[in-house]
Amino acid sequence: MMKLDRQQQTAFVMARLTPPGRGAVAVVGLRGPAAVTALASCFERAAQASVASIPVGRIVFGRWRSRASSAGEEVVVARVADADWEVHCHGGEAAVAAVMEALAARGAMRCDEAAWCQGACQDPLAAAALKAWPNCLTERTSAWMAVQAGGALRRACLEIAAAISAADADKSIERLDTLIQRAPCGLRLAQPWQVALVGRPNAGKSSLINVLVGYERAIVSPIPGTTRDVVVATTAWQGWPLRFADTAGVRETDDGLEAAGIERSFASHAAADLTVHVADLSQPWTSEDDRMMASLSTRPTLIVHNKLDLAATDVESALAGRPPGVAVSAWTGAGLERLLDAVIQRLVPVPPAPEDAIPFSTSIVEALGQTRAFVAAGELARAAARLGELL
Ligand SMILES: Nc1nc2c(ncn2[C@@H]2O[C@H](COP(=O)(O)OP(=O)(O)OP(=O)(O)O)[C@@H](O)[C@H]2O)c(=O)[nH]1
Ligand SMILES: [Mg+2]
Repeated sequence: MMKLDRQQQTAFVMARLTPPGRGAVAVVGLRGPAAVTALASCFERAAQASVASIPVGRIVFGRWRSRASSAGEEVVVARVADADWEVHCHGGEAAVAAVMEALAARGAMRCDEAAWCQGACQDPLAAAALKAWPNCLTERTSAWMAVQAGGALRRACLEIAAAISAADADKSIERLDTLIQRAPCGLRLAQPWQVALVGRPNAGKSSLINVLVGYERAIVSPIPGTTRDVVVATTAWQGWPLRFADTAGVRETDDGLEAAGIERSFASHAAADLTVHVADLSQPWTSEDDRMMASLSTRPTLIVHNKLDLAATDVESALAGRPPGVAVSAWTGAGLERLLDAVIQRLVPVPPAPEDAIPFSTSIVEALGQTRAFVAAGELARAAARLGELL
């Protein structure tokens, strides 16, 4: 794969913009003065009109034929800018390879996704946002990434650079802190939040993951100790992608296999942004539950009292004497929306505003953190240089 330099941006180049294995549709971008001619020789619009007449911003449907004799493949073509096009085809390897081979045969040079994004804009932060964009799983996180691709983060960094060059340390630190505080959300724009479901055997963790994601992802059984390996599934709530991990029930055991599963439960808990401790409301809260809570206390944890449908009394009485938490029934679905709201409230207590600048990768967050440390130490030249690397 080549690196795209300025001169090559005027040539006809193309890149696969959706990483393999990401969804059912893949995007091939093509750009340059010769792009329209090559496209017209492979793509037949369903509307029988010419490719060149497609206005900027229009999405059209049609058939891709790299040879006149081939049956072709249904694709969608979008004109992103005058000489900038996207071909959306089926996500399998064969369809993408066929589209790219046909374009290469017509003179397109291959470039990689990073070079493509870099060629689309002069702002390296916007280019990084463009590259990360296909990994955003919801409309809300995509919209935030679009704002960064539109230059919000660059503008915020330029303001900080101006404050540093004016030797205004207070303002620089205040602005840097604002950005750094948004980092936890930013790092979850292109990757889901990780939520681990842990608890004692039979509490209903597998039943919960199934009902939360809407399909039978995990095996449910009345036999305690059913789940061994960690089972993950992704869903979204309030526009945030959430990756739940169902884990083995935690208890003392002599069974080596079960013990290995329990070790994985704790590893999932340690790696999670939030742990949901699932307890069985039909069983009394015991000292074993307390011990388990204590072992989880090093990380953010939310308690869920499951099997609300088995409670013989009203919710308040059923929860009396138990630690505060959300009462749910994986069977009836009662309380699930409250649970998901509580998860989001814990993960994102104060979401950024839609137009806010948000640092969205670890390298950007690290650079901001180091810039702040230099400003705090009075090393303004080093701070400016470190921030400058982002710009
Ligand atoms: N009545 C009732 N039963 C439930 C509920 N949730 C789960 N169960 C039952 O509780 C039993 C255990 O459920 P699982 O979801 O397998 O429990 P688990 O926590 O994953 O168990 P392990 O994998 O053994 O740790 C099954 O018989 C479920 O049908 C609920 O909300 N109400
Ligand atoms: Mg289970």
